[in-house]
Amino acid sequence: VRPSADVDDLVERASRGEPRAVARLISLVEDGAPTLRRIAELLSPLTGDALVLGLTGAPGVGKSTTTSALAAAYRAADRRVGVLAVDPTSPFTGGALLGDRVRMQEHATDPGVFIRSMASRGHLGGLAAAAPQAIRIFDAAGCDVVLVETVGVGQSEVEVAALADTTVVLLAPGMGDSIQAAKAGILEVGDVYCVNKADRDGADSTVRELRGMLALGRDAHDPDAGTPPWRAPIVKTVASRGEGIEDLVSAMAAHHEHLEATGELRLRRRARVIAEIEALAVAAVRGELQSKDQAERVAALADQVLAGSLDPYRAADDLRG
Ligand SMILES: Nc1nc2c(ncn2[C@@H]2O[C@H](COP(=O)(O)OP(=O)(O)O)[C@@H](O)[C@H]2O)c(=O)[nH]1
Ligand SMILES: [Mg+2]
Repeated sequence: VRPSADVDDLVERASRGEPRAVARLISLVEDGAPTLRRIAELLSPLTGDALVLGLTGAPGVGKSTTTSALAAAYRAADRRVGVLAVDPTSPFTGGALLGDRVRMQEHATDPGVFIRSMASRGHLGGLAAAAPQAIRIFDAAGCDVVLVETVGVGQSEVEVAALADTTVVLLAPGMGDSIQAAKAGILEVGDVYCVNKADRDGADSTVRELRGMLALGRDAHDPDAGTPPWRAPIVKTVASRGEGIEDLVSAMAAHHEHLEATGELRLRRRARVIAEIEALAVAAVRGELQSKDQAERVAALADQVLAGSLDPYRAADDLRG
């Protein structure tokens, strides 16, 4: 039996949409299993069709509830859906992810919805390397749409904008969210803004505040400059009651059309793959540096730097050479 036979079989079954094979593959990716390379090789020709939609925002704004409502909407349109909840703040499957699972409960028995949570772990390349692979697995399993939920925490390890074709930034009234969002820089990443919990007081003022902030960041459009730039719309939702979800779906679809019409979809996807290749390369270099042989070399170089016979830049050159 070839060592890769199991993996080949697993990918074959995943590509037929078998949930257990999909789950197993994602676990292998998450654990940084040695078969990762073979998995990636087998997945490559099977991917590239899924629409990747990212949802980000502060904890508690309603990302999971909205994700679940969106999944229901896509299922109603007979689309196959993957859901990836990424929480870089949680060391393992922490409370937030547990909450996500509860929120996704209505899809638990639907074979057309794959749901997966990922938390930080010490594997090679971290979540930044694992998350795109998980998305590929969903894609290969025939998902038309992959919804990626991540906590927006500024410099988080996994920026949803680096994973998705279209990024939705969620806010909720009365949490000082828009101010926080501006600070965390997520006002720049939103292709669509969603003011959720519109059943609560202050939703309209949050929309106004947000509209003002978005307008501030805009350059005047030259009418001769071809396709007008995308102006991120603001959608109000009550995700817990499914209200506004169709508007959110439409806004995301409009953005997708814009990306296709301008050729930006391809540019975004390429930028994503560049980031992915770089992350893998950096992880590989780090792994090499931390090997035993290299550790001894670094120590020897460090002694020379300490003794003043070598500067650290030259030492780094030596190490790489
Ligand atoms: N009032 C109200 N509560 C909501 C709405 N959407 C979500 N929630 C509640 O807000 C809480 C946090 O939601 P969750 O989806 O877990 O937020 P996440 O941390 O951003 O994923 C839960 O108790 C939800 O039931 C909404 O539109 N209105
Ligand atoms: Mg959540």
